[in-house]
Amino acid sequence: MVNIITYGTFDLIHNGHINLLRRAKEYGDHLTVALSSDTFNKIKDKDSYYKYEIRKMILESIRYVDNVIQEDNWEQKIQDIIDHNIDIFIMGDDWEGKFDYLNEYCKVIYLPRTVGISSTQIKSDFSKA
Ligand code: C2G
Repeated sequence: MVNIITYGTFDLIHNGHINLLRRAKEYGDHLTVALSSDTFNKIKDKDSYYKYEIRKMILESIRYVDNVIQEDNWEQKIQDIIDHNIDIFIMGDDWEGKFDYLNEYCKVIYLPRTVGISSTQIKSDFSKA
């Protein structure tokens, strides 16, 4: 059983998120998503449209996602990898290199981002409508 983990805010779920989740799941059998809490979003200077419980419920309905845990801080990744017996850590390549320190604990893979879509873009487009 190959366990995978990925992290993010996943606000206003869009094709970029789905592409990431689908490709991540192709690397193994079980995908855990560590979903940024509303408090951690503030630390990341991100203001999500949907609050944590809604974002969690939406993620749990996606066929590629097997488990959703809460992401509360930058420092929890090593403990998450240990606690969830993670084999592969996967993120979009906008994070390229930022999590290489996790190579000591599991395989680290950065996947190409989906160009042309982001939650920020969606919010900006709607604000112009
Ligand atoms: N993503 C993507 N293509 C896009 C937009 C996002 O592949 N067009 C990927 C990102 O690279 C990330 C995941 O989707 O791997 C979630 O993106 P966000 O919700 O923006 O997450 P982020 O704010 O990058 O949080 O500790 C890590 C952070 O929590 C990551």
